Amino acid sequence: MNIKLNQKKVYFASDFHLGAPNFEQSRLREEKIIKWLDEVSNDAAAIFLVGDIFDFWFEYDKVIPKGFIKFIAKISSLRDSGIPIFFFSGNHDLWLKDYFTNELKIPIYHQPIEITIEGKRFLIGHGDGLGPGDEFYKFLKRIFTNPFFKWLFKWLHPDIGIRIAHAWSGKSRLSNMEKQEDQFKGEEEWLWAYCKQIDQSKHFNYYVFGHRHLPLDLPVGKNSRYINLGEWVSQFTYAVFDSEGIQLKKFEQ
Ligand SMILES: [Mn+2]
Repeated sequence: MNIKLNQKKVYFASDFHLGAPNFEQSRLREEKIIKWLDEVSNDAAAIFLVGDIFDFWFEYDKVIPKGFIKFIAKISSLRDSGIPIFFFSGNHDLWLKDYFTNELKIPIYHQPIEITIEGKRFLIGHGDGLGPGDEFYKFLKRIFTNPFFKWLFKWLHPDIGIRIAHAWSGKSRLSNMEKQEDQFKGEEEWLWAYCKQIDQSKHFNYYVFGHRHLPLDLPVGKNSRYINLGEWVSQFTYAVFDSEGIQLKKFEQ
């Protein structure tokens, strides 16, 4: 895939966690995200939404979760105005299926993708389950993506299933806070390690991931960078790529 800038810019953001921790706070964040989308749509050649956009999402055969309708309407109208939108699933919304693709013509990516933007090579993905370690998460992901487990979950009434999912997500947030995941771990940043490992066999100019909830801009090899997009619960960070290169920014209203 190849994107040309044509004097425009490409925008990246991830980890909106819409729906968390409660309706009121999520609604405020949703309004902020919509303002950001309005602003970037003025010169966007493409917008990448790089996973954990929803704190929980599940597509039943005939039902989708309530909420986020303003956000969904906004990305739909941007798509209709001709801006390509690349929507990635994250570990919180890994059950995105074909609803957005069918309704909005917005593709969903469940794996990192390789893409060329204005001659630069990008590897873009949410980032969960990549690199060394994190065996417990990798084990959980195998369960959560198991067809039998998904089939079982589907038959729980959505009011019960979604309630369980929100309780689970809140619990994992607390345990992440206890593990002080908001601090830079140096050489133990496993997504950084993953980028360095990939770079030995296949070169990319930019590695763009979410998931870590910590905005990072780090060198990989001689002329590559690893960008982590941060999150939108408290930091409101995003990356912008133009003819000058890539830059992490904070959205201020
Ligand atoms: Mn996340």
